[in-house]
Parts: sequence; structure tokens; C-alpha cells
Amino acid sequence: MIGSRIQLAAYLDERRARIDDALDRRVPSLGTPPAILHEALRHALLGPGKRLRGILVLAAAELARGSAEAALGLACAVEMVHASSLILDDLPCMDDASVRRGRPALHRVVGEANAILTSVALLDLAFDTVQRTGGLRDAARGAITCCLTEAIGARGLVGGQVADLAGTGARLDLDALEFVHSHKTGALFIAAAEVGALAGRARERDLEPLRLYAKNLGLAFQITDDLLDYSGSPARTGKDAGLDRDKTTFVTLCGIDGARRLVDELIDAALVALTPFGRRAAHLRAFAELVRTRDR
Ligand code: GRG
Repeated sequence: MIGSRIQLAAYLDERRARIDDALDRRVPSLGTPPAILHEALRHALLGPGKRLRGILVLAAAELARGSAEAALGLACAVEMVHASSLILDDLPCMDDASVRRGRPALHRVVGEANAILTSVALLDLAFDTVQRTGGLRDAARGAITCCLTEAIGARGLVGGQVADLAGTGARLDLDALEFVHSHKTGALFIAAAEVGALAGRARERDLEPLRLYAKNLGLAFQITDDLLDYSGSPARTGKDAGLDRDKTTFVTLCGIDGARRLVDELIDAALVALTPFGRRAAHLRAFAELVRTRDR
């Protein structure tokens, strides 16, 4: 058990370092005009994120025996979309967060207008990265582009965010809360797994169990996020605590023990979804266990 934890930590550290390095190479250096934009891009993208979505892309691509070059490019694209969404989520008109990744939220550094423009530039950089990534067949590149656009738009992050804002101050039931978070958070987990698999030779019959795995994982991740917002340490999470005060969360709805039980059920369901892949899914399995027990 301890041995496998150490192995997972080493796997995550190595993959995170690879993604950090590749992201750094894809953003123009500080001082490139307009300097404030490139300062903002680097602040938002290269801060100490966990890179979980990028690592999920890599793990799914490894499962599907994808090219390492393609997988790394796509991991960067997914992390760019994620960073773009965090900037908007933190704005005063949304969560009004002051801290992100242990540093001031972007709008506190460059102002709201520049933060919004940086978010758009990151989305643009994500799709540019998909187009320029080598090692992909044209059909796969097209499918990956569609997968990401769907995850971002009304059927994904944007739809979830709008539902979240509409529900602020109201008491949501479990179905409504699940709708918000399966879109706002879950959609990018599903896209990460799918995009990674499409970098390889995944067949349609492999995609469905992977989507199911990622759907359960993404929702479990959100519930652990709610638990950390309620009782986690801002020094560990690098975020403000208690921002969800006016919102229904899995903790306000189910209590701490109920939310933990839900996490266990969802992670168990994610593990069952991996059954068809046998030992090939070892990293995806370990990744799910990490989400179950994370404290940051
Ligand atoms: C235009 C891309 C785009 C989105 C617009 C603002 C918005 C719609 C959606 C918000 C999506 C969002 C930020 C969901 C929260 C998900 C979440 C729990 C984020 C925290 O993820 P971590 O802990 O963060 O993995 P790090 O910093 O480690 O990457």
C-alpha cells in the first residue's frame, strides 16, 4: 500500500513536471508585447496548479497507446482551457475570489478587463495548441476539437456556470446540484479522458467506459472540493475558504459524512467502469484513489 502510494506520487510528480515544462514553452516569454498580457498569461497558466486534468489526458493516452508528443500537447490544451475558466470563475461578478493557486487571483493583479482578455487568449492558445500538436491523424484532431468545444460551451462549463450563478442564494436539490457540477466541473474531466484516448488508438467501445470513469471522477472531485472549501486549509488548497457560503453545496445538502459517502460511491463506480481495461488502467485507478483522499 505504502509502496503503491510512493509510486503514484512519483508518477504524478513526473507527469506534472512534464506538463509544466511544456506549458512554459508554449507561452511567449515575459516582456513580449503587450507585456501585461504575457505577464497575465504566465501568471494564470504557470502558477502551481495540480495539473490533474492534464495528467488525466496523459494517463488516458497511455491506456490507448497514444503518441507521447500528441498526448503532451493535448494535456497542455486542456490545462489552458481549465486556466481560462478559473480566471472567469474568480472575477468579482462570479465567485469574487482573492486567491488562486496560493497567489492573488488574476484580476487583482492586472484588473478585470485584462483578466477577461487573458481568459480569451488562453482559450485561443488551447485551440492553437490542438491544431499544432504533432502525432495526430486529421480525423482524431477533428474529434478532439469537437470534444473540447462541447466541453466548454452551453453543454459544458459555460452551461454549468450559468446554472451555478442562477442557483446562488437558492436551495438546490441533489439533481439540480449534480446538473451544475457535472457541467461546470465534470465536463472537462470527461473531455480530458476522451481527448487523451483519441490521441491513441481508442476504439468507440473503449471511449464509453472511459467517459463513465471520468464522469464519476469529476463529480467526486467536485464534492471533495466542497469538503475542502468547508474544512480544508487555505494554505494547502491555495484558495479562499468559505466562498461557497451563499450556495448549496454537497456539504450543505448531505452533511460532511453524507458528502464523504457520496465520494466513496462515485470513486467505486469510477473503478468499476475501468474493469474492461484490466491492468492497463493501473494509473487511472490510482488517480481515482488520489481524488478520494486528496487534501489540496
Ligand atoms: C470560457 C473556459 C470557459 C469557461 C466559462 C467560468 C466558467 C465558464 C466555468 C467555471 C468552471 C470552473 C472554474 C469550475 C471549478 C472547477 C474546480 C473545482 C476547479 C479547481 O480545480 P483544481 O483544484 O485547480 O484542479 P488547480 O489550481 O490545481 O488546477
